[in-house]
Amino acid sequence: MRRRRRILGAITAIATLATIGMTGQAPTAEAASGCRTPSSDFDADGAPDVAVGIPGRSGKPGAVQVRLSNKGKPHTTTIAGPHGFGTALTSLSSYEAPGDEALCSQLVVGSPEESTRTDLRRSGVVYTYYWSSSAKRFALRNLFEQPGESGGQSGARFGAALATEQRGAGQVTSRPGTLYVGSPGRDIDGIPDTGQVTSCGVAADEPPAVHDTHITWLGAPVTDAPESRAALGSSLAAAGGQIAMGMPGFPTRGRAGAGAVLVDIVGTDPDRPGPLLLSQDTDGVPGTAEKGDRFGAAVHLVPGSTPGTTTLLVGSPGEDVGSAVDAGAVTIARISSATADLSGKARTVNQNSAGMAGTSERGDQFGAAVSSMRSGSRTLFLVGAPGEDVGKKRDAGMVQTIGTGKGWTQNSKGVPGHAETGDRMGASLGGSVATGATRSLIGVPGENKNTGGVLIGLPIDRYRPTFVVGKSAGARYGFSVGP
Ligand SMILES: [Ca+2]
Ligand SMILES: [Ca+2]
Ligand SMILES: [Ca+2]
Ligand SMILES: [Ca+2]
Repeated sequence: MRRRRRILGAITAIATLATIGMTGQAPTAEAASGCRTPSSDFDADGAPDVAVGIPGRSGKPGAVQVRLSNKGKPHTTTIAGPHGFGTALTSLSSYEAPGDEALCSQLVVGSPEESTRTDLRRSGVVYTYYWSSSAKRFALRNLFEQPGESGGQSGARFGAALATEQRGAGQVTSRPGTLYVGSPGRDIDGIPDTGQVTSCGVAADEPPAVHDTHITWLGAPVTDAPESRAALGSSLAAAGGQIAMGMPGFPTRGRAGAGAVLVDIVGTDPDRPGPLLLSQDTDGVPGTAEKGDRFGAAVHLVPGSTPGTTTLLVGSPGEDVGSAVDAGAVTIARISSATADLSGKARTVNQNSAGMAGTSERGDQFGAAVSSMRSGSRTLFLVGAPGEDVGKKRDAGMVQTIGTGKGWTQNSKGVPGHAETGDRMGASLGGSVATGATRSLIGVPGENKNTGGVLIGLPIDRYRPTFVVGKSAGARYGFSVGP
């Protein structure tokens, strides 16, 4: 498909609402002020914390559990919500000036199955919380639905995916972040499930979604028209000044569900280059766009491994490898930081590739989740294959690192728990080299009759992982993990 370098259709909605005055503290004259703790450190004690989404199965209530390091005395707190609450998680800074420190690592929760309006269903809601160290709990800062003139829409599922640029250890941020929210079920011009992504500048003194809100949808000039069932905003990742937006239903070459990814530069500069439309039909990307590949079902960005570029990982869990239907593949592409162009040739790996553990088999769904972690001075790329069978245990799942020949199931040495039918280990992955989190987070949402579990860390670099299991059958603890 021809690359078209023009700006996507975008509207700007600017509203003036009363400010909510978060802290009331007078600014102090400090040089180089800003947020100094990593994004993943909600309680600002210097150690990363773990958030686990528990959205619930079959209409069960949702929740988010946060496991705070709390100065060496771990403290676990749970926020309850309706069904679907916790489908997506991220951390966001609204820091603008000294006094805004409580807003450095806000917890953002997507709740795509609910609506605050009685005339809508499954329109979706997003919540922001900040940690109150005095009250020892997360305090609700805000909740909001799809902003803009058209507002919420039944079935849009606003909040099904979330992303913001994260702050690692040793980094300082002194400007509010941009929050990206996916609505994969949004209809555009009556065309079903085109999908949409909304970016919100979340300032310290204003609710989200009222200030500089930009809405990106699929259509001219990137494509001739909104594409039915493209599901833009199914997956999101932000890092290195870029935002990757998965649309796994996009009909590349007219093939339903072949999938594609949009890559744009973070921010609202109207002069920025148009987004890159990346698919298996793009020059320099291996493979062929085929029906049901679901290229873009998962995306992840890793900043700075090569100067001036960001590495983009794209999962295609529906890719067939030879005769192995839905064995899955992952594409690794370098994206130019300045222009969001493809830099050099991309490569694609599957379980049959050199340097990969396992064998490509029917239904592995390799690439259903992608992530990264630091191991010493190395960056490791992680891939989840939740449909991997372990012996006779179907869909027990597996996680593996690219190019190392290593992979882990729950039967692997040093991994707690047991590989069982339907565990789906690796269906979600959290942590990244950009977040400051030192351990990968691996969701096992099918553990123990969909009670779910999360594996914290992998048995590498002599680390001994821990396995946390949820409390309630059908709750799907670990459906999402983050930040
Ligand atoms: Ca902490
Ligand atoms: Ca393909
Ligand atoms: Ca396999
Ligand atoms: Ca298990």
